[in-house]
Amino acid sequence: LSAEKYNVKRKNYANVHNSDINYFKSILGEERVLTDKDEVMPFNTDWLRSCRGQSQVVLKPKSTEEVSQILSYCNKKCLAVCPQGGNTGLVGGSVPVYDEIVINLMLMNKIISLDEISGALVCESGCVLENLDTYVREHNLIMPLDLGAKGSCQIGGNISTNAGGLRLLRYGNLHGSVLGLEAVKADGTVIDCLRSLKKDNTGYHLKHLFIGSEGTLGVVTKVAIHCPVLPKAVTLGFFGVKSFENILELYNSAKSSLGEILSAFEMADNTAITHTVKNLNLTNPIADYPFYVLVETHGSNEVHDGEKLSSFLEKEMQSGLILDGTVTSEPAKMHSIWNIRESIAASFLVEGYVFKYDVSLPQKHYYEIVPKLKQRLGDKASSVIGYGHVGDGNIHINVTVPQYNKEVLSLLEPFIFEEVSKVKGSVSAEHGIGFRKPQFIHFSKDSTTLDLMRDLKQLMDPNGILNPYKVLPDTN
Ligand code: FAD
Ligand code: 2HG
Ligand code: ZN
Repeated sequence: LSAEKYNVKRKNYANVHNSDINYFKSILGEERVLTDKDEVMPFNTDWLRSCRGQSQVVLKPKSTEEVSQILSYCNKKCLAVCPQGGNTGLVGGSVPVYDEIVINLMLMNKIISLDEISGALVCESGCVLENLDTYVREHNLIMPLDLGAKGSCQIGGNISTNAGGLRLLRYGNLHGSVLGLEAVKADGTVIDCLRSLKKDNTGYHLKHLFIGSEGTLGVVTKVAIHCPVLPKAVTLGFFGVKSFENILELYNSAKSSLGEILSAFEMADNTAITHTVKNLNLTNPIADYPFYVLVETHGSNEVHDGEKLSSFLEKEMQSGLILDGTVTSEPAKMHSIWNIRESIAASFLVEGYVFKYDVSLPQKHYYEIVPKLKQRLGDKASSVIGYGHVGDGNIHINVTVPQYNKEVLSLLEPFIFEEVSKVKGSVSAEHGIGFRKPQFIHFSKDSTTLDLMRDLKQLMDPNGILNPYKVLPDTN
């Protein structure tokens, strides 16, 4: 149980009574109020299977009005809630800690409109990212974000975590793509910022408060998001590289050779790729190399873009920055290369317990932490890997041990965060703070900034019912 593992005390919320369940049933009907232990269990357990809450109730609203009624009631009764999307979050934010009522948005999955001229998609927050992408592709558009969890994560969850992903480098982060949203405050008030305009400087830009606030300031119910045009030509390169320094040189070269068509620049070290391929029975299209780089282009001319990437490969094989590589525009081949990259996170779970860190660093310091950790942990860890969105300065460090182990934890934390803070990095690049990281947020935010965050929380959720124990550290 999360509460025991992390030694967190239950706050003074009301307990859920039969009368509360009856009220929820009166607004949602019997079927959308889950109370059966087995049915509730998956909503209490996170994707990593390392956080588990004790909720006895899951609610599945179908409309903003229902979310508003639920919150208004919970606020009056001082019942805590945990908003939940696809439950793919990696920092324990999406599951309850104690008996918070889960509000799962999965049934709010309607597409409301798509403006093919502006690219503005308006939909409910429970739409699954991949379904939205499939839909907008039929209209010559793509979603501005893509990530390994696309088949289960919801757009509301993506917005609430300000998810980054595989193409942030090209399409920017969600603060730029979200045109508007609708959210319900803790007291049930509906905040309607659901505009689809590119430009709208009419006072405070309140939508940004909900982007990345991880369900602590409101429940996002609808979103308007800008979708870029479907690229006519997509090309993917997968390269073997000798050293991390060479990856950085290659990145600079890719930016100048590929310019505006560069859509992703990802890296993974040898252990990340070789274990993933082995654990999941996949095929590595090239041989064994110390590092791997994945370079993708999105452009409008297949011949032209393919030539650009192939001549980049040729040039850098001659220079020695690339040891070997493959370039392809065939959808099946591109899919199998992306699949290796996107499966790294899941593949290490079969080896044991995985400690995950998701940090931003100045690129020149990006990989230093991995050899440092290997030395520090010695044979206490089965593997230490580094991979991620190197173009954005965001590395994922995964440390695998046969079983959860407090000694290893004490070697990792706060060490990693201290190292990150020494070079002015961020202790969470894209996954958020959730339940696992509040005690480390001060490595990235000073006390004045944290005070302002607390003031905002107090203003928007005075009873603290929205996703307690998450994001903000306890003051005592
Ligand atoms: P959940 O996990 O259900 O919730 C996440 C947080 O948002 C919780 O705090 C929850 O309370 C809150 N929340 C959810 N929905 C709402 C709502 N409607 N209103 C208010 N609060 C809400 N992240 C990246 O940034 N980049 C990646 O490349 C990436 N890759 C991933 C790959 C895999 C295989 C996995 C498992 C995860 C990955 N993630 C990545 C983590 C990422 O945060 C999530 O996958 C995604 O953004 C969360 O969406 P979700 O719907 O699953 O939200
Ligand atoms: C990715 O980029 C995800 O694959 C997951 O953000 C990273 O699990 C991780 O460490
Ligand atoms: Zn990532």
